[in-house]
Order: sequence, then C-alpha cells, then structure tokens
Amino acid sequence: MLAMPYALITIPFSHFCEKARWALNHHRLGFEEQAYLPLFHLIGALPSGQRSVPILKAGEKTVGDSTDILHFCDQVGSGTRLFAERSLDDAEPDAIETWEEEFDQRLGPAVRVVVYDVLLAHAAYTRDFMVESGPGWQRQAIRPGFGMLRQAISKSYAITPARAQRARGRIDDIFARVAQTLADGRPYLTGDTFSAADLTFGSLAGPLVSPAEYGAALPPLEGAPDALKRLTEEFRATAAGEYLLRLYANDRIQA
Ligand SMILES: N[C@@H](CCC(=O)N[C@@H](CS)C(=O)NCC(=O)O)C(=O)O
Repeated sequence: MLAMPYALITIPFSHFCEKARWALNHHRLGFEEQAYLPLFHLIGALPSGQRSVPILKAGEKTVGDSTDILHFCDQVGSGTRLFAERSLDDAEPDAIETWEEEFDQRLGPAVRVVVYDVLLAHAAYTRDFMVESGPGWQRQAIRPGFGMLRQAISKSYAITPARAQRARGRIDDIFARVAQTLADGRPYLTGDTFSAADLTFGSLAGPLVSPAEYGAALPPLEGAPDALKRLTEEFRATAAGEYLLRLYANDRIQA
C-alpha cells in the first residue's frame, strides 16, 4: 500500500485541527491523521519542537501552525485558493487575512473557554466523550486519569466562570459583526468566493453549532448536559450560526 504523502498530528475534536483538516480536504490532499487526546498530544508535538497541534508533516517539512498549513495547502493543492495571491510589496493585510487573524486570535481561544467551561463542569459526560474519541491505548489511560486531565485543561486554559462570561461576550460581538457583513446578501464573508476567512470562521466556531459535517466527533448532543444543548441551540438560532451550518453543508468538502 502507498504511504499517504502527508500526516496531520491532531487532537481530533480541536477546532484549530478542524481548520487544518478542512484545508487539506478542500485542496484534495490525502493525509493520515495521527490523533491524540489532550496531554498525549505532546507525544506527537514535542518531537517537532512545539506543544500545540495541528502539525502537518510533509516529507522532511514540518508546518506547525494552522494558518501556515492553509498557505501550504494553497501552494500544493488543487482546490480554489483560500488566500488571495499577493505580492511581497503588499504591506497591509487584505480582508481575508484580517478576518482570519481576528478569528485565530480572538474567536478560537474564546470558543475554547466557553465550551470547556461547560464540559469540565460535567466530568462523567466529558470523560466518556474523550474515551470514545481517543485512539487505542489512550482510551485505557484516560478513564482512570481523567481527573488529572480535567485539572490540567482547566489550568492551562485558565477556565473560570468569569473568563467564560467575557469570552461569551467576545463571541457574541464577532457573531454580530459576521451577521452584519453578510446582511447585504453576499454568500461569503469577503464576497462571492469561499476563502480562508470562511473556513476559519467555520472551523473555529464549529463546536458552538455542532455541525454533522465536522471532521471529527464532537461532544454528542444526545445525553449532553442541558447547558451544552442550550448553548448549541442559542448559537444555531443566530444569523451567523445559520451561516455556519450552511458553510458545513455546502463547503465542508470531505476526504
Ligand atoms: N496558533 C495555533 C494554535 C493551535 C492551538 O491552540 N492548539 C491547541 C488545541 S485547539 C493545542 O494544541 N493545545 C494544547 C497546548 O497548547 O498544550 C494554530 O493556529 O495552529
């Protein structure tokens, strides 16, 4: 059997990893996903000299940041470009880059805090979800070790109710601006074509609306804590939430 040309190191449900996976799928680049549960992901990440995922391995080359992975996919892939072609003289970021950067810096971290705030408060549900998501031996280790993992996640992302409340405000603000931008009837954030702005909004906000087409299992709504069901319903009912579900239905090309 031929080896896949690319390997993507992930925490499968991570929204930054969904961003990389979506870009690879969009550009029809075959890859093998090497999935780790949180903390175990260090086994995959540290040899590349970093602590976070996604990491794309392309032969001798390592691409260790989701934005760089999108640019890499634009260079080698066969899908429509995610970023516009730009010359080195262009000093100012264009609209696609501006949205993408804001989603990376402000939306992604805020979504993580809001979702983990709910998940960590419901330990048994979240443990069972992680056990289901983990590959092979990690499943065995995570069940007894979940208390430790829960503390580590809470500490490393500084999950507190006050921070979750502020993060929610930031998400609501971004959702309102996305809705306002789309209110003139344009199909995508920067006009008529799907771009890195849409892909990044889709992936980083995806866990808030739990789309069926997300590239990994998300915490299931069946049997979910009421707080998670409520959160999902609230975001699905917004204009930006409807746009998210449309993006997944129409533009989340699968492998
Ligand atoms: N700027 C990075 C952020 C990636 C990121 O935050 N990854 C998280 C998962 S969503 C992670 O690996 N967290 C574990 C850690 O930092 O130890 C990117 O865009 O790739």
